[in-house]
Amino acid sequence: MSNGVKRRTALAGMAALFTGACAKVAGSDAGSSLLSAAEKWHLAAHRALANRQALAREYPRTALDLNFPANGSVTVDSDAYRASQATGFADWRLQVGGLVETPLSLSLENIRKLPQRTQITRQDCVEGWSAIGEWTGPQLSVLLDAAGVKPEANFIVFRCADTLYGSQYYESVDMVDAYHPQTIIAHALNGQPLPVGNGAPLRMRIERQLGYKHAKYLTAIEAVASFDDIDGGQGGFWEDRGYQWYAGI
Ligand SMILES: Nc1nc2c(c(=O)[nH]1)N[C@H]1C(S)=C(S)[C@@H](COP(=O)(O)O)O[C@H]1N2
Ligand SMILES: [Mo]
Repeated sequence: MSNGVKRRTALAGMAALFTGACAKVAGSDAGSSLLSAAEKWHLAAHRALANRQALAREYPRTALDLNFPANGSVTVDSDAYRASQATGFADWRLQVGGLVETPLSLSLENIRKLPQRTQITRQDCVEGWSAIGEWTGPQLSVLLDAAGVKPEANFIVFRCADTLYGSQYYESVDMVDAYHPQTIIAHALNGQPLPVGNGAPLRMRIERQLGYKHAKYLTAIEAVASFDDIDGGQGGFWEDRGYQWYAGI
């Protein structure tokens, strides 16, 4: 499916989100403006979307935290994971499925051969710390375009190998963040293969949102229409426990 269709879907979502605010803006200058309320509404929706597409700040290498902290799950407590780790994750597969034309199953080698993006960004955790790291990997948009996301998909869900307090960790984003240029599937931190503590062998980087959105130990990417029927229905492990689904920074 085309990016144009995805952007229209995203715009429709933004429009729904901003109806209240826009109605107010339009109402406040009623009669005094050359723009119709509908035109203002579109302009406001466009501005909100453009704001969501803005890049997160990127830092120079001198700003790197060479001992990047590990938080939440710091490994996956399973024999399968330990066996995979022992082979350098040679058998790890990332599945791309759900509402796509062509499901994919990718090895680390497949992922390393795609066009890569490297970015130095700051991760902010709700627990009150932040750290700057250099992340490398392909953009999620490349995988989504390769799989062909169907028009009825509204969200991308990230499945993880680890369990925390007895539940599988998972996360999700809308199409604006899924197609954001800094949304990458990282296999390297500070120029080295991703350490186990930071989500080896693959983890998401969702740079415009808080740390808990950046799913570690990534096993699958799923295009879905809604997450009502996934676990607690709130779109993520921490969201099911009361955190905001949209954790924009
Ligand atoms: N699979 C998985 N992903 C996760 C977590 C987790 O526990 N499991 N913790 C989240 C939280 S709260 C933060 S702040 C970051 C921590 O990433 P780091 O360990 O690389 O610092 O990962 C996020 N992604
Ligand atoms: Mo966090």
